[in-house]
Amino acid sequence: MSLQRFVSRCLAVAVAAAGLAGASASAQNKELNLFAWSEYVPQGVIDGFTAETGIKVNYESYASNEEMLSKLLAGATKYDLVQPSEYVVEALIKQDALEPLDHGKLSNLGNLDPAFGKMSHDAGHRFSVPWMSGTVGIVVNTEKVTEPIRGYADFFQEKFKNRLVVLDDGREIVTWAMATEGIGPNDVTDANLERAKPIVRKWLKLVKIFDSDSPKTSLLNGDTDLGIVWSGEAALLFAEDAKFQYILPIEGTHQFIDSLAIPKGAKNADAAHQFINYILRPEVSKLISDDFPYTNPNTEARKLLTDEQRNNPASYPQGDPKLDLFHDIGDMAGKIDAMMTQLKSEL
Ligand code: N2P
Repeated sequence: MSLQRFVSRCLAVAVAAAGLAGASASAQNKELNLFAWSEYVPQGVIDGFTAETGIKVNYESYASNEEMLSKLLAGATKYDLVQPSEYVVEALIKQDALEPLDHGKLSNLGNLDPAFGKMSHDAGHRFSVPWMSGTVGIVVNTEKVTEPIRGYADFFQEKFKNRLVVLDDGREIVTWAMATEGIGPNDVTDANLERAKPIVRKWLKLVKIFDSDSPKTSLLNGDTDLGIVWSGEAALLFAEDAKFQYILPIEGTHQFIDSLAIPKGAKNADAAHQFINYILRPEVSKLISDDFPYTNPNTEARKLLTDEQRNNPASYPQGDPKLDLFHDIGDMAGKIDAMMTQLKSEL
């Protein structure tokens, strides 16, 4: 082969390869694999994003942080965007499992309440951006339950057997039991789990329904009279009927910061940044509050809420409740899972 033909063939190969690379680059970032909590992402937000960007969103849902984490770590790079709570953001950062966010692509970051950028799980939003914040608390159907319910000890009483719905969440349930013993949510040790265990065993027997997806449903249709639920669920109940009162337990409770983050190696990281920046727009963030009335972390979006939304006591707590963020508890998370599996198998 002449040198000239050799060079031109090499060039042809190089051009073809560049073409292929171009084709696969353009195939990327045309879809977004979103792995998020159930009942948390309005269809209208997804549709609006797709209409504007042409990026198709595949929304797969989960009902607990632990479920998300195990699927994420098993499936490696399948997801482009996940929605962990603060303690799981902390764990994922420690494991080097998140992509650093490119703030150059997040022009709407300044709409957030600066308080959220000072939290220790991810100061400065290096890896995560808050979606919604919220609390875990007690809903009382005051037409059915007239005695005062102030906290977990009042809630889990023999007389309420088979009238209770609670979140199906081991870390939460263990936290409630520890709280009645004066133990903080992050002091999860073998000894403290042993103390919590008989309490949880007794409580589980009183519960009618475990539901993390839509605990409001059984309260609404009268199957249960008391619930321990996510605050957004309580806010929807209160908006429906003020007989559903929301109480933040006197023993203290969890304030969660559910956040968007990009798993390391995500194929559509640019699309993920675009989605994050899209939901940081005030008018888009308001759409999330309309459907899922948690505490909106976006100062500019909050200005767009109605008085009724802003005054919903479940969405925006009054006074000075005892609230704690969760921290990553490392190996103890697996011990909580094992304990819960065992106690549930006894039922
Ligand atoms: C939304 C669930 C809220 C998540 N359905 C609590 N971290």
